[in-house]
Amino acid sequence: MYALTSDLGDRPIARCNVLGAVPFSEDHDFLNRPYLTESHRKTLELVRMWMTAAGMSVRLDPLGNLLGRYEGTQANAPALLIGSHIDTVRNGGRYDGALGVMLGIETVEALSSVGRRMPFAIEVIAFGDEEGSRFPASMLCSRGIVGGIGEEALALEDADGVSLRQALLDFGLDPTDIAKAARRPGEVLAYVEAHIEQGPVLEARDLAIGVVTGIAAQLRLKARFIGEAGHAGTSPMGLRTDAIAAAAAGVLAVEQICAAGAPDLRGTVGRFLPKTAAYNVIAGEVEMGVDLRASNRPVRDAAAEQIKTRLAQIARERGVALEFTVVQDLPDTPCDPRLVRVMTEAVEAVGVAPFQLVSGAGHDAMAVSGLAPVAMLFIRCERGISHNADEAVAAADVALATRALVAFVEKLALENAVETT
Ligand code: HGY
Ligand code: MN
Ligand code: MN
Repeated sequence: MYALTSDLGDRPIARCNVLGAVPFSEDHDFLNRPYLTESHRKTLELVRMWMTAAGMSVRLDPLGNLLGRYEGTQANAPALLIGSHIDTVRNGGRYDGALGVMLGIETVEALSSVGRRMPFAIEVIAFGDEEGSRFPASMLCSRGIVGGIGEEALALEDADGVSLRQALLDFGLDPTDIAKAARRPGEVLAYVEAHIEQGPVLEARDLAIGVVTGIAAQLRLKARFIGEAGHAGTSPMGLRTDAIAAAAAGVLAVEQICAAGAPDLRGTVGRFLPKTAAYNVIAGEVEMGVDLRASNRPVRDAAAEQIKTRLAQIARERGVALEFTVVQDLPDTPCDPRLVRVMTEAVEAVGVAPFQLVSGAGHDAMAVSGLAPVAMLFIRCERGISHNADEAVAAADVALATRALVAFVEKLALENAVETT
């Protein structure tokens, strides 16, 4: 029925590659596409064209999410959302997020190219912010469609002191409208996100695609070590309250605690910002960002307590003050069991041995699960590398993922036991 040709994977990969460079990146030398920037704007202009060409009507919501809608057999029917985020981390890969948006477009294209309509609408969504790479909060846009973004978020500021409010205005959006991005319950049937695995499991099992059963709990903790700035030449070693030295001991403590913890526990200090950075100045203050994950909250929180106790002990021993701030707290998110079954059947239908796995990476599906049942499909990525310019996927795997998404949509329609055209 569908013209699902063997080169099905070529176009979405080619499109991600086009989006991998200027003007779809802020930087010439690496991919960097933060939320509400010119590169984001340029990207949405091109993605809008691709959505339109696939047979969708397209709109930009008040938070800068781009939504392409492909109507079903019944007007105004609830929509199946398919998508992912279109922003990237700094020096990120081309497929993290963007590939999921492209596969949503390919899925609609497969249907519209043969005039197929489902008993539900399909909306392909490109979330503007998932990574939190511009403002100190992530998943602003997927939380926004669930109604989770309020006035307080508008005061968030980026590294240049630009508020989310001002960034929305600069983008041509009205900050007073952000609440209108929220979808009404019942408007969304389910949410499906195809995403690169960003890990080694599928590759190790020689599987092109896999079914996600749940997403790990994650906690972002900011630790501020406050010592006293001093002169590198005149301050005796025993009389210093060196914030960098204390924070460095803290970094190793995070690593030791997590390495000794549960097998699925992950602790990372990827953000280490001394207030001064000079050869001849003893640092007075350091901000350290801890990213903590585990398949469930109790394991994550037990490790968080251990880390806070150990860092407090280090600070005491070194005469340094220490302040903690929780920047983000996301509980583990189960995918909907029925959708996991349907996705498993869809993977099997395209000839891949169905394999189920938990996602260590966070995804917009965590936020959207507050609005509708969610499912995720993972695509093998080379050496599991991600958040890295070397991120890579195989066209054959991407083709299988598209076919699995089409099969999923068909099964969902059948499962809803309603007629399709
Ligand atoms: O941090 C994450 O897991 C995701 O890539 N934002
Ligand atoms: Mn990412
Ligand atoms: Mn991602």
